[in-house]
Amino acid sequence: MPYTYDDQNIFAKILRGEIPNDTVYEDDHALAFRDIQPKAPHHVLVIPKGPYVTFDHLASEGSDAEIVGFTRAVGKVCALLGIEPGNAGDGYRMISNAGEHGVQEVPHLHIHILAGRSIGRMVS
Ligand code: IU
Repeated sequence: MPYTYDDQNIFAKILRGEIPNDTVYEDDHALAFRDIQPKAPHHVLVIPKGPYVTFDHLASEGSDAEIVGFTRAVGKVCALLGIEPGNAGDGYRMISNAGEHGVQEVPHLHIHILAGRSIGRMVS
C-alpha cells in the first residue's frame, strides 16, 4: 500500500520550526536532535527533511541524493557524538521503529541513536 504522509505530525512541525528542539546536527537533507525522553546518555533522533514515513519509504521513493544525504548525516552524528567503535568510540545502537508492529509513534522516518552506556542485547 502506498504511503500517505501526514504533514501535521510532530517532526514535520519541528522541521518547519514550529516547535523547538535540541539540535545536534543539521544539513540540507537531515536534522538530528535529542529525544525528549532519553533512554541513554546519548539518545538522538535523525530525521530526513523529506516527507518519508519509514526507512523503506525513503529507500523506495527518495532520490539518490536524499538517501545518501540522510545516510551521511547519520554517520556525521555518530562522529559528532564520538561514539564510532572504529574511531575509539564505545559504540551505539541504531533503531528505526516502523508501523504498527514496530510500535512507531511519530509517522516521520526517524533513526534512534542510543549510546553512552551498554544498551544490552535485544536479539541474540
Ligand atoms: P517512535 O516510537 O520510534 O516513533 O519514537 C518517537 C520518539 O520521539 C520517542 O522516543 C519520543 O520520546 C520522541 N519524541 C521527541 O523527541 N520529541 C517530541 O516532541 C515527541 C516525541 I511527541
